[in-house]
Amino acid sequence: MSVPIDGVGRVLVVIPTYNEADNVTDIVRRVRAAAPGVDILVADDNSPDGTGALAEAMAATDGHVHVLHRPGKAGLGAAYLAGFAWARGRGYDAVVEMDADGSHAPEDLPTLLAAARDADVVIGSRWTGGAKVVNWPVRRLLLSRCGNLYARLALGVPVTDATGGYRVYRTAALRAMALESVCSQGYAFQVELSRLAHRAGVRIVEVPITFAERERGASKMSPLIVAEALWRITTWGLRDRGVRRGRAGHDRWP
Ligand SMILES: Nc1nc2c(ncn2[C@@H]2O[C@H](COP(=O)(O)OP(=O)(O)OP(=O)(O)O)[C@@H](O)[C@H]2O)c(=O)[nH]1
Ligand SMILES: [Mg+2]
Repeated sequence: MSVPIDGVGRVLVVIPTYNEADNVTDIVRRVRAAAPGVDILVADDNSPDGTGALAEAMAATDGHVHVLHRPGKAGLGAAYLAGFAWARGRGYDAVVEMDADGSHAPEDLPTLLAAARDADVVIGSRWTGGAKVVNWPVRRLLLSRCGNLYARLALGVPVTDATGGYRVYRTAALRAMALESVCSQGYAFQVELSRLAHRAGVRIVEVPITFAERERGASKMSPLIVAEALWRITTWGLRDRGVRRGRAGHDRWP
């Protein structure tokens, strides 16, 4: 049903959801308005608040909207991997990652897709010139800035927003990125994919976005998600250094 986007091809926007009943209808409508040619896949982990049924109602009347019902909460990373596999199986040329809570403005999507004409991976960055972060408390700003600094220093990933989750991936790039090794869940998932893209040598570009704090629904962020990111970045960093020094390395998480 999707209409090919000039220079990019058929695009699927994957929106992972868990208890986003207050947001899912609005975000799908906004994506449809901002980029009428793209398809949308809501990847819902059997949300108890009925998000999946709301998405299903939209899918029933709009051929651009699809729903992937997953059995239970298994984390953002697992939902995205399932969405990527769904896209690959249906011949999409590019996949977009977007949160359901409105932090990633669908109105920025045409800019990201335009950048994808000359890139394999486009990262919507909160920390590059021209970007804006609206209504975020200081502790979240600090966490993001420090997390990104640490990711850049530990992994050498040449991006300003390695933890950001508003992205376009060409499916050819995803194929080159050895996704079968991925097993992180929260922010670590975005860092892990940044690292794999860099290691695969694909073209990464960043474009500035306006990122706004969620207005409705509850955050799924937790100290555990931060701890996972810290632990995994440290381990990848040490492993990458070992590999650079010529010791045997392997890409699979132990
Ligand atoms: N399918 C699925 N989606 C999830 C899961 N955890 C989070 N999400 C979705 O992933 C997106 C990002 O989650 P958020 O709770 O907004 O996390 P965040 O953006 O890091 O944190 P905030 O800034 O506090 O909003 C949202 O669309 C969530 O509904 C999960 O386990 N499964
Ligand atoms: Mg959010």
